[in-house]
Amino acid sequence: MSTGTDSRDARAVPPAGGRGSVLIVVLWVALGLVSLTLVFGHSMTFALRGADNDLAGREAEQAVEGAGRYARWLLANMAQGGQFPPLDTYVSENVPVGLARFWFLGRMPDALSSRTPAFGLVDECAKLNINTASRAMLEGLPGMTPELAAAILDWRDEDEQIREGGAESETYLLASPAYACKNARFETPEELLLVKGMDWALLYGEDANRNGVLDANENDGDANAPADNADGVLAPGLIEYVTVWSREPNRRADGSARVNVNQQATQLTALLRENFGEPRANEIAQRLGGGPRHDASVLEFFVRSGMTVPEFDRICDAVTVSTASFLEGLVNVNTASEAVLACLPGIDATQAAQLVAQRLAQDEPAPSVAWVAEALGAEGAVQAGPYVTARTYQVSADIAAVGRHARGYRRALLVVDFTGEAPVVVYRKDLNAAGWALGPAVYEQLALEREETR
Ligand SMILES: [Ca+2]
Ligand SMILES: [Ca+2]
Ligand SMILES: [Ca+2]
Ligand SMILES: [Ca+2]
Repeated sequence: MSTGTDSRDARAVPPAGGRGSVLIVVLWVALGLVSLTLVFGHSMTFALRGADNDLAGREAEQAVEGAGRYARWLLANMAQGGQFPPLDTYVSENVPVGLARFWFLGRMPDALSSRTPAFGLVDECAKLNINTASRAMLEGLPGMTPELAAAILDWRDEDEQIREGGAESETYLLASPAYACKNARFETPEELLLVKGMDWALLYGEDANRNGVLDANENDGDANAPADNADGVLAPGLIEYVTVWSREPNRRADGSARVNVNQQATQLTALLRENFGEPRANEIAQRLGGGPRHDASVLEFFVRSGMTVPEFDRICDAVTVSTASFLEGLVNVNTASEAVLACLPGIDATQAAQLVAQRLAQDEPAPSVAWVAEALGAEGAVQAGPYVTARTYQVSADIAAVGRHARGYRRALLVVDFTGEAPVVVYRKDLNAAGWALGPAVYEQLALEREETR
């Protein structure tokens, strides 16, 4: 019995130390649960933020698509007849698409010490076309060597004959891995990387993020990639100046046929009478002289005709010197940079600067190329004529976007061609890997917005 009582007592009154242990165990368990809650809570926060970032990224991707549609709509409505839409006629920064926003990263020609990106669509016809440019024109590009220019010509010409300084399959088959010379036209500017003598530094220059302005890492020497000379001025790569897409339809804006001034004398007389009346038409005809014409360009025709610039502007849409259905690789004198203009025959560096200055003084883009004759003189205009235009039918949209809460940065480059019925995207390149490209001001603004939504 006594043993029973003892054992009961023992059960009823546990040793003091045992009760403490239970309390400690309970406390540990509680602490464990709290920690687990905290850990789960924390990881849930991360998971949520991750999901939020993921969603923001997808929204940004959709905004890039939306921006592409917007660009095509703009070109369909504002670029009829090949007019490059002036930058102040449409919105191109911080454009909302649902909870996302996008920017068109643009270019201000010759603003190479700027730190703030320009916004807007970019004219591909402001660039030199590497499929049509002559050796001399290529050699005029900043950073170009005679050997590289020769290798570019060998790359695109059909034969396997190595021109002086050039390269054909013989050279490329020795590369590792070996490849053949293309012997056909370039399909993208980046294809230049396959050409002998070309490398990343030459193609992209100091502009590692391809936004046309000097970012901090592009002006700090070797401290951060890319290598640069820290001189406060952006040395862009060749890609800034070249294109493969420029071509324009050789028809009037309404789609009807042009008058070939070299072949259709009767139609030319009718066109002049219709636009200027008989007395003035006769004056122009007299100035042009009788007999067959051999004008190499409409600019040459203008120079020979003695017309005024406003007169020629009236008929420029209706005349041609070519039977081709498309004119390839012409440079738009209303949008090209000094560097590109200076590559063209008949235009030296001083005249290129003069043309850009004269253009900036104009209220609106000139409808024809006639205005350049004043700066170039008759002889220069005749030389430059076959390579210039005042029209644009290919535009690039360099689109950067962020999603909700200013997160999920995305970027893609689209080239839109509107030579046909409706504008079409002919090229697309993902530029996410090029990193932040919207400059310090937008960066600060978006960082503030992110801070507020934390
Ligand atoms: Ca070749
Ligand atoms: Ca840059
Ligand atoms: Ca650097
Ligand atoms: Ca520099």
